[in-house]
Amino acid sequence: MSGHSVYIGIGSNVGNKIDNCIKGIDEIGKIKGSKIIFVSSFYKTEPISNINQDWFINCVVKIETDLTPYFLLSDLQDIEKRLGRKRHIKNGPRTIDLDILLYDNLIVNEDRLKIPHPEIHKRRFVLEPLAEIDENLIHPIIKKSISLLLNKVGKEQKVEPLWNWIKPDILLLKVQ
Ligand code: PH2
Ligand code: MG
Ligand code: MG
Repeated sequence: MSGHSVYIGIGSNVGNKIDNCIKGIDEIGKIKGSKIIFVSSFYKTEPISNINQDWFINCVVKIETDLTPYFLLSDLQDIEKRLGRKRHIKNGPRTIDLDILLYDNLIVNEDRLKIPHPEIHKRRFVLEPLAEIDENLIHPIIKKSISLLLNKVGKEQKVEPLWNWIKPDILLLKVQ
């Protein structure tokens, strides 16, 4: 395994949200040439949206992978489909959303794929779990650390960690 470090953002606000995120993590653990290194806590997060929708459960997973960004994207989209995601409205409600946030220090700017994810620095629901894994990570375009970006992002975005008792169950999944 050549071991690219990749951070994947997970979100769900339809159905059993915690269960959907756990299933997403479990499926990520089965992606070929990849292994899970770290799973953040789960957070209950206010929707960032211009439509009225339910709160999300969000978390971030760090993996090491041999896959190129497009092969990884394709595997993540297959998982989204298998877990019942229907593509409706942009930024609308979803059973599961799996986004590549960072892939080493790589920058990709194409229609189908943008890395780093273009909204990282604006979203507390991404920055909080990312900082939990590595607050010294540097955003490859903005060239600032995740902890600094977190300090700058609006406090009005509500992001609350779930109780700790959930975490041990989650860590029983694929993490070695
Ligand atoms: N995802 C979005 C739009 N808004 N808000 C929260 N809190 N969590 C999300 O995962 C989320 C969102 C589009 O992907
Ligand atoms: Mg998303
Ligand atoms: Mg997405």
